[in-house]
Amino acid sequence: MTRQRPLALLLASLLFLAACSSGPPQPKLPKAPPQPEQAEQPAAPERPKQPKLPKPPPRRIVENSLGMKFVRVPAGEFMMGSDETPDVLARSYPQYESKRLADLADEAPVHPVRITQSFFLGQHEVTLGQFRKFIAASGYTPESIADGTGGYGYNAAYDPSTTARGDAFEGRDPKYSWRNPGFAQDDSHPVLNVTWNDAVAMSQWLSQHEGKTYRLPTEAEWEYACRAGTSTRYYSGNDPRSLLQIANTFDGDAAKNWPAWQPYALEGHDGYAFTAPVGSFRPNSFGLYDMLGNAWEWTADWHDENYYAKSPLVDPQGPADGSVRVRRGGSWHTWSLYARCSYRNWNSAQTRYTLVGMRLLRELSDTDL
Ligand SMILES: [Ca+2]
Ligand SMILES: [Ca+2]
Repeated sequence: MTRQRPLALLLASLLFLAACSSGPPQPKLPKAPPQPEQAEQPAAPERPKQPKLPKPPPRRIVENSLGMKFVRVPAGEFMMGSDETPDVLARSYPQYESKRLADLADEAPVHPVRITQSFFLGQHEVTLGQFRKFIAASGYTPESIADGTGGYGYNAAYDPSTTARGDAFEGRDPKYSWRNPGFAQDDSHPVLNVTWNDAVAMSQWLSQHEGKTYRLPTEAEWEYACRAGTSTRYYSGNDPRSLLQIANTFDGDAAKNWPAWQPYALEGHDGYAFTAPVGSFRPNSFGLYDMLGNAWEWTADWHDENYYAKSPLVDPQGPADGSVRVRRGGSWHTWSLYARCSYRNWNSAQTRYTLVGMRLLRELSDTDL
């Protein structure tokens, strides 16, 4: 018995010590608050969507470094030429000799033409002021001065009946040039006495100077732009007298200076016996002025009287070669029969004349699209 008690005591002591060594019960740590469920990374606030702006419409009119304005002409299709018979024409142009009416065969056949590229065309003929700026900036010498033979000019004392051809003007003479056609012009009038070569030189200089492509319009581009959706003789209709509203041609005032040609003059007055400031008349529906009248306009093409019968229907470029260049639209001295949209006339590339000027085309560049 005695030996058992100390053992029991020992066990009790050990249990006590063990109990004491464990220290006071640790306070229970509060449970960590439940972690909120990992929220998904909030998406970046959505930017308000930019409203889709419609693409700005292409610029309709551009102005170049010489202050020349160009109108955008859309691509499209038209019927080129005229096949009016001499009999039909005689009803509207009774004063013309039958040979004149029969002598228009190079306007036929009428044929469809597609112009596939939109282009900028001069809103106006190149003016005297613009040509003057070109000469000053480029140092170019126009042919009428470079070759020393001058241009043609009006001289009230000159009588057409004194020449074999009955030339309407005195020429050539060094006293006449782009600076002087023999009558008064200010800088807003169309430049005259410029050759086809002069027009090409101006186009090339502008192209180099501005990094754009300037050139003369093809004959097809010119007629397409002139008609501007119309199929009548003039963009004002079929009546020659409608020209008085849209063009400076050979009217009653001009006829006073050429009395022998009075029968061919338009009845009435357009207000100008010589050239008019460009843009003096109503434009066509493309917004182009003086496509008819004021100054003839050189085109890029060679002339071939049979070309229309074999012309490509898409972007025709004119004959591959030839001897004369086509000019279009008539002038301040042109009779109404020859101021029709389809009428074709021509001269050598060196011709300078009191009636002939130019209108330039600028091709669309990447920045215009
Ligand atoms: Ca006139
Ligand atoms: Ca013209």
